[in-house]
Amino acid sequence: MDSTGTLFMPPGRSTIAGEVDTLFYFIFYTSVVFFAIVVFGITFFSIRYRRQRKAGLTSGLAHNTKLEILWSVIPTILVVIVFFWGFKVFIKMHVPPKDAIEIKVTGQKWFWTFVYPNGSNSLNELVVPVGKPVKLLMSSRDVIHSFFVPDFRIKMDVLPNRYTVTWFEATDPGIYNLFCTEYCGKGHSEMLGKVKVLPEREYQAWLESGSGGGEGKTPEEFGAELYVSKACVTCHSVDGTLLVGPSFKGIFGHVTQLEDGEAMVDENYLRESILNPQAKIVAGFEPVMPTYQGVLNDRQLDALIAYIKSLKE
Ligand code: HEC
Ligand SMILES: [Cu+2]
Repeated sequence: MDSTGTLFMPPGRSTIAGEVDTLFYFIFYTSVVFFAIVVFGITFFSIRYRRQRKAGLTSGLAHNTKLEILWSVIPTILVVIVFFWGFKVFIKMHVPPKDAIEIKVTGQKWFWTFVYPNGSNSLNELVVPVGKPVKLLMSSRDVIHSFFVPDFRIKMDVLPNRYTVTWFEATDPGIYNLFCTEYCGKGHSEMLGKVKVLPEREYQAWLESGSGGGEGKTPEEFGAELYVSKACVTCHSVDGTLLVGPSFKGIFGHVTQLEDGEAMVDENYLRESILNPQAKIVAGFEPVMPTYQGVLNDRQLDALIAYIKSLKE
């Protein structure tokens, strides 16, 4: 397997990457060769047969059967090769092996949620074991997104109201970039994730810890970590800057203006805002915050609330 990468591609880190690259380079170099032949031909003929004097008109040559058969048959053969070869790899990429681990992927503005077979979940970071096929069952909560991991050579649209499927088997432990490649609104460029490939034992340990984390940290430190890892950071600042949502800076203990009335920002208000964001809408903002019901456990909620409380003016 190619592990250094080239001008065109990052190093391949999945079992399918080699096959995708071979096909890509076949198409690429075939095109380069024909491009050179065509450009050379045009240049050569336009110089060789340019009009030199009044009498030097070109002959009335209209066609040449041999040549025409040649330039129809050769491209046809190439297209047929690329079709069958591409179809074979395409099918392989789209039919997950039976023993694949199934992970549910949800795309929404503007982050990814992953739910694992044991029910634990993670946001923006997909954690998988090395050397095991992983099937991704994907859907969107709002608009079309697209799941793209360049190092694995996989890319698949993620649609609302239906499932799409892709799979991969990672060949090397490491952390790889995950992009959304379908323009999905003003936070699209922030919709960045990671795929973390772990050795099997570490993956199991990670799963069992319930992806809760936070051991040995104060609630505020754990909350600060969750603020980033649970994607609050894409819509809320902590320094007063207005993003898609209000800043967390100094909100605790103050009265917030709602679309209808006002509310005191205390622990219960924060909890409700996170679990049931549509219940009370802050004046001047769109009701676009996703619910974190079932995504955050109680310890994580407490930590986030402690963190927001610590952000004094
Ligand atoms: C997709 C963008 C988005 C994400 C992600 C998001 N929020 Fe929000 N949030 C909003 C918007 C917009 C509002 C204001 C409208 C409303 O009240 O629903 C809001 C409101 C709030 C409020 C009420 C703020 C106030 O001033 O009264 C709290 C608290 C809050 N969010 C916490 C969180 C936490 C904690 C997270 C991460 C676990 C999070 N949000 C993730 C968009 C988001
Ligand atoms: Cu997106």
